[in-house]
Amino acid sequence: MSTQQQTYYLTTAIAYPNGEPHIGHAYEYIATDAMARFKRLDGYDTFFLTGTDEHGQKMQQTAEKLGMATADLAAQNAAVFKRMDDEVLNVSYDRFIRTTDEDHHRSSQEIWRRMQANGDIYLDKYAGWYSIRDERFFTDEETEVREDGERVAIETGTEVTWTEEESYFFRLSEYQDKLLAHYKANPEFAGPDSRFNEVIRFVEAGLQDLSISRTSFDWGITVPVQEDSDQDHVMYVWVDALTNYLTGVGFPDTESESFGKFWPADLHVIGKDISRFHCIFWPAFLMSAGIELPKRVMIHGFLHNEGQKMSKSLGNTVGPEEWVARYGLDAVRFFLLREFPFGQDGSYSHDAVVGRKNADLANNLGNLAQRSLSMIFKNCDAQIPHPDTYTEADEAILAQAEGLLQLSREDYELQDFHDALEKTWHVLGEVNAYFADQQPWVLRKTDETRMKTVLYVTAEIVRKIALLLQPVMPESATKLLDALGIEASGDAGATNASNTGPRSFAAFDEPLVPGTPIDKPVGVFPRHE
Ligand code: ME8
Repeated sequence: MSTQQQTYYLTTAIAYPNGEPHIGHAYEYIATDAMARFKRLDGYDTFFLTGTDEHGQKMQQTAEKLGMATADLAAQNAAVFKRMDDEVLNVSYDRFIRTTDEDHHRSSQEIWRRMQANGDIYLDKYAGWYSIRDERFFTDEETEVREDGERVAIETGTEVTWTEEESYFFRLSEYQDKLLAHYKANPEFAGPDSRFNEVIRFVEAGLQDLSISRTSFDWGITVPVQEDSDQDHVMYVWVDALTNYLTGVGFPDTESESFGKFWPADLHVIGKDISRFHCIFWPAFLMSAGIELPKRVMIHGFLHNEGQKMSKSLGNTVGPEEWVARYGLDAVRFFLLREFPFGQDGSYSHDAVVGRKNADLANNLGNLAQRSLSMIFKNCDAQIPHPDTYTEADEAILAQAEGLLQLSREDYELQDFHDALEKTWHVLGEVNAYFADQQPWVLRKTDETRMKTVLYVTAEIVRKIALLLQPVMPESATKLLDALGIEASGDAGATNASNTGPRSFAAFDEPLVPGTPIDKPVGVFPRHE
């Protein structure tokens, strides 16, 4: 085995900071954060990139409406997103990139030069429909005229405007076969399968060259080589936006330690509306520029309010901050990852969140931990008890918990957080049944040795489960591990002052040490009244 530590590089999409972050953004950050924490705890040298996508017409237009300088709007809202990561969601990113960062300029210009050197960029004229909301071009057939006379993109429902301007084009049409071959050779390149298949079908239908520069506005990165044009071109915002993933780890300095260590990215986490940009344009740009492709793009679904799409006009947008204040951060994080599979759309409602918080957290996990630890505190001199010989029931339940690390690894590899939690709660259900069956409170009077064994087994399983729950609920899991008297270890990124710190998965097979003192336990998962 190599002695070099394995690395893992993962990213979120970078958000348009033309407004406030919403719960859909929070959903993506929380999931990616859970993934990053899982990998760190599992011993990987991890780099987690997130940030803001600040160029483009949408930003310029919003700033004009607000009577602000575009750079000021970008700075102001980028700070709001960053504060949400830092102070509200406990997102353990390693770099918060802004596409207005100086190094990103150099990086975007370098990828452009490389694509051009490869013969993939040519000057022409663009005539077609552009949606500023989506920052996307649409062909005539991809649009329709609404009843009110407004022309909109059929796929996204956003207004489009006729655009005619000189533009540089990228020879995307040349990449159809190469992309299809790559997909075939790498069936895990995108997930879930259903969304990957949509991408494949789209590519199979044929690709058109892509307009990749704009001349009608100037809020963007300047195109570096424009010998054939007397106009000022800025890059199409998506060219620079996608390139953030390279900048984040040191491109264009391909000799840098961080680039060598972390590129190609292991995982891009994105929402379903931007799958084509990530699964088609991005790998084509990289192939053209002679850069290795990311290993996987995970396409998550959209989060809806009680089945409805969120929108400002419907008045049903909820801010992440409000959610966290109402239910607590860890309950929100848990709900979002536990309630429905990451690749699918899902909805939330007050009742659904409270249901999960009370049934799964307060009852199944919180109660079991509190009851077993309280008994240990009261009846075992506040020390982890010595187990006696295990019965078949003890062995069986311990074996189930033992298997959870490997099962979780397999699920996390596919970003199937939902299934990992499903399996964990299945075991929790079994431990609860075991505890009820064994009746340690009766054993206290009849067979103290046996009582100690049952309490030990239960606490040991709570420990294993708490270890595995750290990526999803860092604060609560840490409190549980503290309550069990376990030393901190490992590195799971940002932790709050109240935490004694993360415990590495390397400790999964190191059972509780009998005799370890514990404090009087306090409930970790309160009921939502
Ligand atoms: O698309 N539920 O930025 P963005 C879940 N700047 N996810 C959602 C969502 C919802 N209701 N609404 C949006 C952009 N998202 C570009 C990305 S990447 C190089 C550039 C997701 O602020 C969306 O799918 O519109 C995307 O992954 C992320 O939030 C940022 O969206």
